[in-house]
Amino acid sequence: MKTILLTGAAGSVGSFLRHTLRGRYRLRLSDLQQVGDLADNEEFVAADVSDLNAMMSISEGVDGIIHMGGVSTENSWDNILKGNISGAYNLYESARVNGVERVVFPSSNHAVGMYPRSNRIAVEVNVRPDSRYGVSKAFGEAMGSLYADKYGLRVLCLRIGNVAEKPVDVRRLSIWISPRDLTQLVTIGLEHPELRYAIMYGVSGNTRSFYNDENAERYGYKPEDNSEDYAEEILAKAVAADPNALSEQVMGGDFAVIEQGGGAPAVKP
Ligand code: 15L
Repeated sequence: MKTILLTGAAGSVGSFLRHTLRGRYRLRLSDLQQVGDLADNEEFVAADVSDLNAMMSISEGVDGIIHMGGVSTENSWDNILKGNISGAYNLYESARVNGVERVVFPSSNHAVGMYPRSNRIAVEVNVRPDSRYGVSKAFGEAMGSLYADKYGLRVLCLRIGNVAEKPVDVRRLSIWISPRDLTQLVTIGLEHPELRYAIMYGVSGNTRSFYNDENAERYGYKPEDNSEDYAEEILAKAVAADPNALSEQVMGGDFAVIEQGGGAPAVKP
């Protein structure tokens, strides 16, 4: 059985994965805060992903890393820099030094969040981040590409939409991913024999998807869920929004208008 390091194990996505991957892998769970109820084949090691020495130590002896640690939403530059820029460097560098074979990097829909919703984008588009957080995810994708090309690390970058048991609002009907579909994609990252470096959208098979996920399908991804099953319920309770608002026009939604330390956004897509 392979040993996999799951950083950010106490967070919501980390918790979903911890349960769905249990039994398939020996899991080394890590986070700043302790996670409870350790099962057989699970161990916990506290670590800060922004600390290179800590990452070196927790990634020793593992076959793969699922990196859910770091900052998961827009934040101050200082926190993004530590958690996601240094955090991504520490991830790849510790994987290289420790001879880890595979990394699953959680990029985000916010790396391309400034694309207008009228588009349906594939992974080949230029990045178009909607936030400092989105920029940090584009950085993590670029670092993965570098380490794959230069050092032969096998890297899967998932531009994850919104992971939840079910979609929570109208925008999420286009970006939702169920825990089991995410698990399928993560498993491709950990197992697929031909994977060297790939970017995929981490979304379920949503009828209203903003994305063309053919790249995931090429690696065998067959989503089991579709947000359309919840569309009627979500649309019935949706609060009317100004269709001309930037947050309604671009894929990233509110992230496009959140400013942490800057002025109001100036551009329209
Ligand atoms: C993300 O990248 C965040 O990690 C998550 O918390 C959600 O906000 C999600 O995007 C989203 O766009 O809904």
